[in-house]
Amino acid sequence: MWRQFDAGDLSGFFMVGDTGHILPADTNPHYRCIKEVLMEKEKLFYERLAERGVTRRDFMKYCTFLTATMGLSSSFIPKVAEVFAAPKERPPVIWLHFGECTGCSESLLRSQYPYIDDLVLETLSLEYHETVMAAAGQQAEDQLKASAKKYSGKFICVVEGSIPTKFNGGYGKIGGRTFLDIAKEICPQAAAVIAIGACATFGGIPAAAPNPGGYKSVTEAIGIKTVNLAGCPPNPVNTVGTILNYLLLGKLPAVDELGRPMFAYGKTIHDQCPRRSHFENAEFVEEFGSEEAALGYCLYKMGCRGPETYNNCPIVKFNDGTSWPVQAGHPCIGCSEPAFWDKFTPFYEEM
Ligand code: FSX
Ligand code: SF4
Ligand code: F3S
Repeated sequence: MWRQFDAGDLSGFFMVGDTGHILPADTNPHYRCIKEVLMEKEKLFYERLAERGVTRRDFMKYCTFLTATMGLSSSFIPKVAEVFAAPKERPPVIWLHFGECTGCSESLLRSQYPYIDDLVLETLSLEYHETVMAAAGQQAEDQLKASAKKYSGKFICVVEGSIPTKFNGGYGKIGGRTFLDIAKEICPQAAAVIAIGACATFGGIPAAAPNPGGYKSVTEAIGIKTVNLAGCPPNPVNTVGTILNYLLLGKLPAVDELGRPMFAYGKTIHDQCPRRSHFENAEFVEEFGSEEAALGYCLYKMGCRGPETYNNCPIVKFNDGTSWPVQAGHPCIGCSEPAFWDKFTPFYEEM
């Protein structure tokens, strides 16, 4: 008899004989069989990437970037690659949409690496997602019910959008049921709930004043704790990093007092901003299109909320590392902070 256990440091799978001695894993035929299946999976994964013009080197570069973003040491890079290339398990995911613009899903769907279909179809078992699922109408409703029942206590619930609470939640319905009812039924059954975007995490634009529908964040609406991927939209790298943390380490990442993963929201924009030296030298842009703007001076006087905003945009950037608001000459409007539509407006004015 052999037992298999996953070493805490994720250094691989080992076998323990009945005597309790740790023996070389590849002496066991069962292990060799698993290993061969994983190797075959990995091979097919790289072949598919190659068909799309992505080399193994490109992919490893992305894994290195993701590992560094997550604050893990470089020794995790091969493990990160393995999670995508040859996942050992595919956790079920139920993805709910409430009051939002779907920009959060869009930002993830537009992320180049890993291609979303690889991430979604191979790394996760996406049981329900209104934007990408083929089912519609009653079939979709049935799928939601069946998957929540089948995976009760085991699935990851991702929530996008805020929840109207006035008039018994009457401002938002799917299939005749309010968002509020759906959230109350589904979220408590999940192993973990990830709130994605400003709307789900802190209410976002639907909850901005005067908020006639009583829109609230998931936590405020139904009283459950969520991991909060703040931002309007959040950076897809942080979404992938959070899911990866779960797959790699079996738990969600450490969070700040607002539920935001520390690896992404541990520092202010201002503390990581390449324009910071201009701020220190009091070199400010005072008009868009000016010479100071062309020189890349600090945008504080144009209403930049970078000093009060926690996010990693200057480091990870958007559009696969192309740029981010301040690099494009636009002040940070504080989109990853609670109630930023109310708290930080009027935009473009120094606070
Ligand atoms: Fe909100 Fe997401 Fe802003 Fe939009 O779905 S965070 S409005 S980008 O997309 O919820
Ligand atoms: Fe800080 Fe914004 Fe100026 Fe950057 S542009 S240094 S974040 S105030
Ligand atoms: Fe949002 Fe500011 Fe980043 S507006 S996208 S937190 S630079």
